[in-house]
Order: sequence, then C-alpha cells, then structure tokens
Amino acid sequence: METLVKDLPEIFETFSDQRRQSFIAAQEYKQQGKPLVGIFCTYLPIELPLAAGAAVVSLCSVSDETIPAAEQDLPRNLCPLIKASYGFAKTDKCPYFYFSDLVIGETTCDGKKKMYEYLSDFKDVMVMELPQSQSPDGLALWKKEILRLKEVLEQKFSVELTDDKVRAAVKSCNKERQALINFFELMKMDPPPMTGMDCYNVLNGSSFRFDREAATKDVIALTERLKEQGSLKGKKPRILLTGSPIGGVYQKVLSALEENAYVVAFENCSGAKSLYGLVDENAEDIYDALAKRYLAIGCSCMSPNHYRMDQLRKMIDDFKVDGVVEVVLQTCLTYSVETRAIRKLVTEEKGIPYLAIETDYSQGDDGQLKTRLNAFTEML
Ligand code: BJ8
Repeated sequence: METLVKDLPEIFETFSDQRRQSFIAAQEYKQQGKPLVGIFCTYLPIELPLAAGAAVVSLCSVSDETIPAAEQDLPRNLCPLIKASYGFAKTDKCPYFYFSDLVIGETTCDGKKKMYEYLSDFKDVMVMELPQSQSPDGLALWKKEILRLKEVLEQKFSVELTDDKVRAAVKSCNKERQALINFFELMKMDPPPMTGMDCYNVLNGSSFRFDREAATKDVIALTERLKEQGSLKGKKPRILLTGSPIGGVYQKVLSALEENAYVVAFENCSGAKSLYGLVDENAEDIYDALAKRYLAIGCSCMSPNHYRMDQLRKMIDDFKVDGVVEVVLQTCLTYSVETRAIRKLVTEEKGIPYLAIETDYSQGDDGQLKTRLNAFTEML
C-alpha cells in the first residue's frame, strides 16, 4: 500500500477491505506451494506456524450468510461466531478455510470445542488443550501443548522448527505487535486522531495481510501520518468496548455509538487481548516465554479472570474513558456471566457508566440496538 501518497480516507478504506482482498492473495500463496494455517483464537501462538513457513489466517466468520446451513448440524441457540464459522467451512464458501492445510483450534468455550469435532470431518484439525486457569499447573500444561503444536507442525509440513527459527518469528511478531500498539495508542489523544471505526478496520485489516513485513511498514507509516494530522475536530464522550469478538457486529455497534461518541479503546480480541504483551525474546527457553505471554490473555474462558480485570482498569485510566460498553454475542455464556463482575468494576470502582448488550450477526436488532446505544452515549 502506498501509505505515503494516498490520502487518509483511501488508506482506511484499503484496510477495511483487506479481508476480502486477501482471498485472491490466499489463492496465489497456495499456488506457490506455501502452506496456510487457519486459526480461531487469540491464544494460538502464531509464531510457531510462521516459523514453520506457513501463513496464518483467522477463520472466525463475520457474516450470517451460512448460519442456516450450520443449523442443520448445530443447535440454533449457539453463538453466531461458531455457527457462521462452521457454516462457511461446511458450504466451502470461505476461501481461507478452503485453502487451509491445517486448522488449529483450542478448548476455549464448550460450543467451539464441540464444533471442532465436526470440522474434523472436512479438514485436518488439531485441537490444543487450553487450560481454564492461569495457575502454575495451567502454565505447565499450556507449554506442553505448545510443544505438541511444534511436533504437529514439523510433521505436517516436513520442517524442523529449530530454536533459531522460532526466535526469529518471535522477534518479527513482537515488531508487528509494537507497531500496532503504537497505532492503537494514538487513540489516547483527546479527541482521537481517527474514529473507532477506522481504528478497528486497521487493526483487523492488517491481520489479513500475508506480507506481514509490508503490513507492519504500512501501520508505522500510517501512525506517523496520523500524528502529523493530530486530533479530529470536536470533543465527544470516550467509549471503551469490551466483551466477545466483534468482527460480525462491529458495523452496527460502532456506527450507532459513534453518532455521539468516539470508541477510543477495544479491550476485546481485535484490540488489547491480541496486542498487549510482547514475548520475551531473550528468555532462556523460548517455549516458556511463549506459554507465559499467551496464557496471560484475559478471556472469560479463564477462571478466575484477573488479567481481564487488570487490563480494563489500566485501559479505562490510560484512554480517559467516560463509559464502557460490553458486547456479548448471543449465548456466549462465559462473557455473559462475567458482565456482573465487569459492571461492578466499571461502575463502583471506576465510577463511570456501563452498558451490556447482547446481539448476533443478523440485522434484526439494528433499530433496537441503535436506540439503546444512542441513549447511553447521550447521557454521558
Ligand atoms: S481469546 S474471546 S478468540 S475464546 S466462540 S467464547 S463468542 S461463545 S471467541 Fe474467543 Fe479466544 Fe476468548 Fe478471544 Fe463466546 Fe462464541 Fe465461545 Fe467466543
């Protein structure tokens, strides 16, 4: 992307369309005989498939198009992310799934881990056993699982994953993450230099670039451009978004919120959960470092989930947040149960308003959602 010559709206548009644009890149990549690994979760240490010479792509679907097909095999009252992802795989409508040589899942929530069993009817699927707590025993299990992943990748792609290769991948992923953190933290400016919608599109779009080095360069160049441009005109209340992944609902949620406010921070998987925490490049045992970094992600599948609470406390202060909105995907039990603890933290400890909404990938609730979100931002 010619980040230096294009104007900002054009650059944001390119990032927003990246997922679709890379469908063709995936095909070209495969034609060159390179392996592709499909993943479903932020806990997956992408450094390992990258060190094995594979490209890594997220298979979490963001459209309700194939949910009816999925409901032939899965219960209707299941999270839309699980149904949509399964539906695209089953109907062969997702090029990323189609081109994936290996799909790696992990035991996060019950619906997802049971869905992987059915996915393995169509694809080579490896499921990593993710511990449900961040205890020392949990850490030992996660390291063991990461070493098992190493063996699976070595066998599958006939490569040797030497420590040097893994350390090189760790270094380059740290560089990518740091570039994205620097970009994301521009939103600490008041007013921010871009809308939450533009920020989200860059964070999400850059994860679908196969040339990761070029993507990092573009993010660095865009960050510099935005610094030069400075804040947007006009103050508005500042919102932090948290909860389930928002890939399939961000448009309706962000457009409603940003009528009267700026969404300045994302704590969910497109934001803080995947960005914060670099892997210790100098650790004596690089697998220890990987296990520590990834197990520290504050997803609601962990019990207790101290990391999420700490992250939220810090982000509310750092991004000068005026209100928190939690998006829970329909039937996402762990995030739904955790809303009570988050509400308490936000309203009692931080003394700012909190709203939890439940939604799915359909457009059926657009009007109702807009009314509730507008009412929330108007009172800030
Ligand atoms: S680290 S948020 S990507 S598990 S599929 S839990 S929405 S019911 S996706 Fe997730 Fe990893 Fe955690 Fe992030 Fe709920 Fe749906 Fe389950 Fe979901």
